[in-house]
Amino acid sequence: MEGKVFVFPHEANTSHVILRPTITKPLQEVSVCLRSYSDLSRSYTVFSLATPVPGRTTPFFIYLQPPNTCSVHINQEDTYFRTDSESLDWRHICVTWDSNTGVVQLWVNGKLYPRRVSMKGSSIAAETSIVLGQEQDSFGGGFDASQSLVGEISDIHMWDYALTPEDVHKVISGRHNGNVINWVSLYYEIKGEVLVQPRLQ
Ligand SMILES: [Ca+2]
Repeated sequence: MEGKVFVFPHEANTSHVILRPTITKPLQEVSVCLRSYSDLSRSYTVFSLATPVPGRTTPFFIYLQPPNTCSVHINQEDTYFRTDSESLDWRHICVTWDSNTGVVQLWVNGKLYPRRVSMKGSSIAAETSIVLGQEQDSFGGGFDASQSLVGEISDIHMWDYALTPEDVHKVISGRHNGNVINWVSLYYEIKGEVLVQPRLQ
């Protein structure tokens, strides 16, 4: 998928991309980075990870609330980051979480926002359903059009460890690929109306 993007052209509760990660043990640390581009003024979900664990169906998702809030959901707790107002442009987002300390980091375009703590000592089950463009309310489903992404997504990577600042800067310049999800060799399945297009800028 190098040099390509997923385009989500319409608001719908069906269009999404399923990713197939290689996760073999429960996650105590996680990092997700991606680029997104959207002119939505309502909130939308770019990345959601669900598990079949009762009461913990959606242990991890990233929810953007224009113009200046990013919410990171970890095991039933939302952490709200106030960010700089987004301009209408591609944005590079990295989220890291380390269960040992609970520290959550949000990086936007290489800038680290004040760190927070969430769900220290918990973990995320290994059996995961990862979906782009929709928020899952159940394992692999339960979508809501009013939370869907209309726009473009690219350069998604995921790791089973917390990235260092050096790692984040390497990710931004394309020199550090995910060990759980790797955009360069991405296994994906498109459902509904999602297009693969060249990245034009
Ligand atoms: Ca929902």
